[in-house]
Amino acid sequence: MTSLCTLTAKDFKSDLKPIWCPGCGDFGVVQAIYRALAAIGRPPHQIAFVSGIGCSSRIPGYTTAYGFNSVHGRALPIAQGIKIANPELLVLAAGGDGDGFSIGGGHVPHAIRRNVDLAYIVMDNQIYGLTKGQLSPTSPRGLRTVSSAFGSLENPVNPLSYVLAYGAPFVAQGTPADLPALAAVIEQAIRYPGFAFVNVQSPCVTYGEEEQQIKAHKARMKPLESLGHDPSDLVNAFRLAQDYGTELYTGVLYRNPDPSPTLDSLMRERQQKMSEGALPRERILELFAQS
Ligand SMILES: Cc1ncc(C[n+]2csc(CCOP(=O)(O)OP(=O)(O)O)c2C)c(N)n1
Ligand code: SF4
Ligand SMILES: [Mg+2]
Repeated sequence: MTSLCTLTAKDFKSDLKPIWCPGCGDFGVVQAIYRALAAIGRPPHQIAFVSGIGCSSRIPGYTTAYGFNSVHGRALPIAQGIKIANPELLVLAAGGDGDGFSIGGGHVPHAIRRNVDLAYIVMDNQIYGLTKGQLSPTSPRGLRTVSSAFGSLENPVNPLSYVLAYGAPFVAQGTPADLPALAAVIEQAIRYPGFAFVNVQSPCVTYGEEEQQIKAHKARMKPLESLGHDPSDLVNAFRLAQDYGTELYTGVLYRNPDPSPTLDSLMRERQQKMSEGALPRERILELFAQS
């Protein structure tokens, strides 16, 4: 059974001290998650928080929820399994741009088409932070890194278009440069009944570019609400998503007003139906003994 109680952001902060570089954007993301979870009001023991591997994937350990810092690129399959096995849990998945759109990229469409009820938060810093600054799938063309001294020759993946194209029913973007707005979109993503995606432009202060730092985000960010964007307008959401890499839109890009049923709810219904028509255990044993 689920229960709601009065909780504060502090209730979700674990005793583990983050080992992120001072100034890393992920500090802001975890703060926003504490605030969002406090607003939701589910106690930590009713929350499962799954991540892959990367600097950003350390995040579940800094919360008091049940955490699983799992395998690179595998946050989503594990999170889906947890939700299906125990639909009463509030399930969060998180990780980096590499985790979600490189090695784990093949899992994203399937999580979306199944529409498992979970919130997926990607800390998009356009770099592989943990392994010391190689190109990631969202690195801009031309970016020079330790592994690309002459600049990247590849176009980046656009996470917003990617998830919209596969039919994600909730798509948002945020930055720790606006913590209240980031907490608000994460809260909305958690409350959304289905697969909800939040792309967080989370600066890597050690390997990231100047224009991807908090100060630059503050100057660049454009709240979608102030642009008059209607989040139920899918066509406009696609149009705005094309600006990924040039514009920093924040807020809800798309919210399907008529979401399809979630896989976890459909499976629960089917299990219920099948158990209604099932023979009692004693009768099965009798038939087995007779045969
Ligand atoms: C199967 C596997 N392949 C590669 C790695 C090495 N590795 C660990 S984290 C990482 C990339 C991290 O980048 P990202 O997911 O963007 O997270 P960030 O550190 O930037 O937050 C890689 C390549 C691994 N741990 N496991
Ligand atoms: S390397 Fe980058 S992403 Fe990793 S902790 Fe440091 S600032 Fe954050
Ligand atoms: Mg990264």
